[in-house]
Amino acid sequence: MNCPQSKKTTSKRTLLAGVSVLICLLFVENINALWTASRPDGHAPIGVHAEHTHHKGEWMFGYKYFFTYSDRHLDGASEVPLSNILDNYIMTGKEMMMHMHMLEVMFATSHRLTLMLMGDLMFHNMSHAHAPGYGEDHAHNTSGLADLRFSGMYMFYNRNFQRMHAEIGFTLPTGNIDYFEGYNMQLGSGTADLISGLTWLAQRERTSFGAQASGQFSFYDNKNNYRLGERVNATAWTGYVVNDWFSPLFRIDFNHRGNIIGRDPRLDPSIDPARDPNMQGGQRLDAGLGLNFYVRQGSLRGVRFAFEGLLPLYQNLEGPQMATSFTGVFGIQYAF
Ligand SMILES: [Cu+2]
Repeated sequence: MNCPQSKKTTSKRTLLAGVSVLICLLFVENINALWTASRPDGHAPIGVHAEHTHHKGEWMFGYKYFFTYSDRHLDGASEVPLSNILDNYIMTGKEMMMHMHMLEVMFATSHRLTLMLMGDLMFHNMSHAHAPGYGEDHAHNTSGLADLRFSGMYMFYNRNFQRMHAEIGFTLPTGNIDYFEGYNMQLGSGTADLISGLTWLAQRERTSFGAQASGQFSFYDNKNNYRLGERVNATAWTGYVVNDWFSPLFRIDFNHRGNIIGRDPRLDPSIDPARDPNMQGGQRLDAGLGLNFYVRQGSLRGVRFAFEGLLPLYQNLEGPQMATSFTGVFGIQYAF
């Protein structure tokens, strides 16, 4: 009987076969090793900006609509009833809706460098509650062009189904900052700010992952004697490819805003906490669900549609300050 020997040979053969299959897989991974945007999760959830680059010579035009709704106040992490705020102030915001219509243009000058221009029209609707004896509740609207953003995204890693790029750019103070209803009603920062970001993207056959850290920083006082505090964002997401035209995506988003430095002398902080420069900062952690659609045929071939809804999991605000209750995003993008 030579049973033990044949068993040994069999297991050796199995091992060899296994190793060659692994080597083959590695080889296959290597020839297809580049990350690709040509799938529905090839763009991040639509609420994320500057998260992809383009092929050399490619243009992209996009429209994004952001809706943010606020209807409560937080001081730290705890909710403050309106009546408590009106014990100490003459008025305060009761409900706030922000509508942002954003146009983005991207152009890749090389496979490494993509330039981007973003401009948005903002509409803020705010209703105010007054303390007893200080007049009727009323509403305000502010609207107009916000700050224009110019940036360049440089891809420095593109291997093993992964990509990384850095963004650097600036904003121009095109948004009006002369509203008297509070810092949160202004349409811009009033300063030319530095914007920067770092993005990592990775793909598997049916799943994808991404992470981005970004910031916006003001370095000098605007014409109204203040500057916005630092704005820092960190987000991470994962997507699943259901088929070649649809991906749901899940995202976690952390947002930090520093308080305002300096003070607009025309805004009296004793009237409304929204006019207090020390009640503008805070942190928020959101969870988001996104739906990405990528049209693959017909006359709309190549067009992307996307939706995202975000709900806060945790907020800690310098307050009392109006807290975000919901963010909704819709977007449409086309590259050629
Ligand atoms: Cu693009």
